[in-house]
Amino acid sequence: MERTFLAIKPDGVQRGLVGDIIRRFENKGFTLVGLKFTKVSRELAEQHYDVHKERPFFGNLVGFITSGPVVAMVWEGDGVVTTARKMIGATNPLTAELGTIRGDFGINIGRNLIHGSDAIETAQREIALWFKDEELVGWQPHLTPWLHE
Ligand code: DAT
Ligand code: MG
Repeated sequence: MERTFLAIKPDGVQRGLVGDIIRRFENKGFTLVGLKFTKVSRELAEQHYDVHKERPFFGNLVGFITSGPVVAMVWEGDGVVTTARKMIGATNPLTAELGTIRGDFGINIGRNLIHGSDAIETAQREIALWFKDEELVGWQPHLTPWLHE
């Protein structure tokens, strides 16, 4: 079953949006299989954003993600990687469509509330970086027959 890694960033936590953001993925029909409230170490932040290490905003990005607690999550479901990215919206909240998390709640690219894996391979890498195998819980929601034909 396809899985993705999502993280509510420190701005989403500070602004009290954790419940709203989680509810969107629950309502959509995806299944939560991992959840962790954690303060990110510099080492983990640098590994997580490794692809951006040459970018001018890398220092700010690492500083921001380590500035307060985050909610790290793994969600499961058909097409969850691509659909979660659609639900999150464009990188810049100012141009993100209304109805997306970033479009509804943000106005600045450096405060865009949530991270989501951009591809299946990225998701596998990020899940392994943030979670131990035994921290992930495979389960069969009772709602399954009402979500799948
Ligand atoms: P996304 O989070 O939509 O996958 P990304 O992977 O291109 O976006 O960039 C990672 C994060 O870096 C992004 O969520 C916010 C920050 N960022 C990206 N581009 C930026 C820019 N031009 N200026 C400042 N921060 C930026
Ligand atoms: Mg990205």
